[in-house]
Amino acid sequence: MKTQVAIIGAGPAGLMLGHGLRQAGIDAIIIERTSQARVRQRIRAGVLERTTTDLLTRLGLDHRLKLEGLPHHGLTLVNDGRIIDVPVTRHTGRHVTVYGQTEITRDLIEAAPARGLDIIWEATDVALHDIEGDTPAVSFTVAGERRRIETCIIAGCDGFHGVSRQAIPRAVRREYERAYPFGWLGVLADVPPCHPEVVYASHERGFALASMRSQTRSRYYLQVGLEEKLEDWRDDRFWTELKTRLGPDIAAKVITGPSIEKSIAPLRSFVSEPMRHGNLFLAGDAAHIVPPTGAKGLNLASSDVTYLTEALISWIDHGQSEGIDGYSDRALARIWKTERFSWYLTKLMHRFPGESAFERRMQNAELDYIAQSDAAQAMIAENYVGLPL
Ligand code: RFL
Ligand code: PHB
Repeated sequence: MKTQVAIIGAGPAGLMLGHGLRQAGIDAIIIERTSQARVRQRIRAGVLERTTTDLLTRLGLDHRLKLEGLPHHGLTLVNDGRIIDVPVTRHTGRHVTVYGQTEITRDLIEAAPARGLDIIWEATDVALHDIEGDTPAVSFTVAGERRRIETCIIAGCDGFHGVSRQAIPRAVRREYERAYPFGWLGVLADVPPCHPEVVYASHERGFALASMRSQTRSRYYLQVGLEEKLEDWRDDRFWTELKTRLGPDIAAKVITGPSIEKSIAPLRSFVSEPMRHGNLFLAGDAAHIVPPTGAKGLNLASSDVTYLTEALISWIDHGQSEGIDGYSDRALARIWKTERFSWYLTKLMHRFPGESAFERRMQNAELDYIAQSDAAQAMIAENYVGLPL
């Protein structure tokens, strides 16, 4: 088999890139390790920047997004029960959209066949070949048979645990990492949201987040220790803890119900440089991870994909190499600023094991300052809606 671009991974990054290339008439095949059903079930991101919604509009895949996406014009911070509203649209003239990653994935997967985007599901033992040479290829096993795709370009969109990044020689790769000593316990429930905006709450007992997927479906998270086990978090314990951390005003509006999904995710900041080696280009979580505070992971995947699609089209269609040569630096400039914002908001809102009374006072002072300063709120708003491309 032959193609122009072999894409590893059918997460948002791989799917958006595949559609962008197909729209320009470029051949692309996606090779995905898991089943379609599993990819479609993953519950993750919920808040989309304009970078992401504009990309879906350009792809002509925003039909459901326009109907079902919820525009959000602000966000709410809570410090030990005290509410701070950050009017994002007043500061930036822009808004974010609440629309689940599950829905984006569904839209992109369902549109693939009509647009000639092939996705090979359940491809195991994916291996990259000759990324530095003239005959790059990807090999894998499907249904017990070993197959090989020859290609010009390999796009590594296989997430943090994928194989693509590892194909870049150790001597070339520079990795920067901060693992946080806690995770997020997430719960999805078919109950109306408790607050019109997404709520980020700092509390003595730890961080809590209130978000939504629709007017009848809510998404909540609690900061938990890394040793915590899901089976110790029965629904009633979750709701009680959530209400305590959100504070009395917001807790009064929390409607509880049975959870339909519950999971724990660790928090990490991570960047691997460079994002290109030979004919291999990385995009999305394959190259970088942010802690979910600030809702930036999927949005960074779409800014990478926006840059990479443009670069690959001018290389493949017009033989111009400036775009592919500049891709890594261009993408990383935006990534580092977004890493900073996610790290900043994580440090500001969470309890750290062993933190001193001084550090807690610093968090309180900063949240007080944000409550009173337009300039501080503008910084948060500008980052929350997404930095310019
Ligand atoms: P993904 O989604 O991990 O997709 C990678 C795909 O590659 C496949 N794969 C392989 N395929 C072939 N061969 C291999 N060897 C492979 N290894 C892996 C995987 O099966 C998978 O299908 O990466 P991608 O496409 O870069 O997308 C990144 C986003 O999914 C991620 O950044 C966001 O979900 C992060 N995130 C959020 N981002 C936001 O922008 N807004 C949010 O509100 C938000 N909330 C979140 C989040 C992530 C969370 N968790 C669980 C980490 C909330 C949470 C709790
Ligand atoms: C979500 O809706 O899942 C969500 C919202 C905001 C975040 C992270 C996740 O910062």
